[in-house]
Amino acid sequence: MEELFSLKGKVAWITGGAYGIGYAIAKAYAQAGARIVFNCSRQETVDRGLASYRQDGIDAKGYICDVTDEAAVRDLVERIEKEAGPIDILVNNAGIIKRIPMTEMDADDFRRVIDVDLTGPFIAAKAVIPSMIKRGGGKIINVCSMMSELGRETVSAYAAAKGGLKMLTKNIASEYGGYNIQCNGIGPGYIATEQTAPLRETQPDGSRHPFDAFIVSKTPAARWGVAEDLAGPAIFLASSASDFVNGHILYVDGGILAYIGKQP
Ligand code: NAP
Ligand code: GCO
Repeated sequence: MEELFSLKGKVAWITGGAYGIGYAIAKAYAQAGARIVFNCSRQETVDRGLASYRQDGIDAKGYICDVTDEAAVRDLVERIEKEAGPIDILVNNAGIIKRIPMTEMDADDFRRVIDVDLTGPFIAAKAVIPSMIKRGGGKIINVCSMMSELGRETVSAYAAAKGGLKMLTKNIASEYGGYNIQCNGIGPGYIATEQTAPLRETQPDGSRHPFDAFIVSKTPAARWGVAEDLAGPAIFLASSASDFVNGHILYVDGGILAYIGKQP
């Protein structure tokens, strides 16, 4: 059983793996035996990530690289292969969100979200697939979202990108499954991280943010998720336990997508 879920000797590249969901996945992978490499677009975030890994006793390598820059990603993959070894597992975790009502959103803001959240995973996957094919296989895990399935006010670009990422996942599985590459999505529900902090902020009158109460009522588990809730499912999708699972989106949402919501 231990062998089925082991990542011993594997190299795992987690984009944006400095904190939050990416960090929790990377930490779990390290505990399962993988060597961790990650990248962020800014030096301060890389340094923050490196400090956390050091504190947790994990020997991770961190690099600056914007996932939307195809040439830089190609160079980064070459560098990772030299410094850590060929990449066995890619987790496309780096992402951004801009919460702006659609009719007030500039096309440039829309394009940037699509670029980071959808084109970035395409660029990173494209950069690792040839070497995975040569070595007989690999695992690609795309961090999707509730917004891969659902819409809501203010998140048009994010929903379009994460919906697209779900379909990119299925297409990579379709196109490269024959090379023993499994590409699956992991779809976090509402997770208490910095990205969602504005949705949980206490109101000026001291009351709970209405969105916070709304999410708890919409989640059968009756709580926000924590980044560590993603650890087990992410290990499953990176390990040989999932070798015949391909093009699947594993939602880790405390049941949100199963539930119509509480009757008012
Ligand atoms: P986050 O705040 O979204 O963290 C993003 C990470 O990505 C940071 O390390 C950031 O570093 C990096 N990043 C952003 N743009 C980048 C770029 N262009 N190139 C390279 N790295 C970049 O953290 P999170 O909340 O843990 O979210 C992680 C992922 O899960 C995202 O894809 C998010 O959409 C998804 N997700 C989150 C939730 C949630 O409830 N929190 C739920 C579902 C899905 P830099 O700023 O230095 O670039
Ligand atoms: C929002 C949130 C979400 C979540 C997440 C849900 O504003 O609705 O930020 O989009 O972060 O992706 O799975």
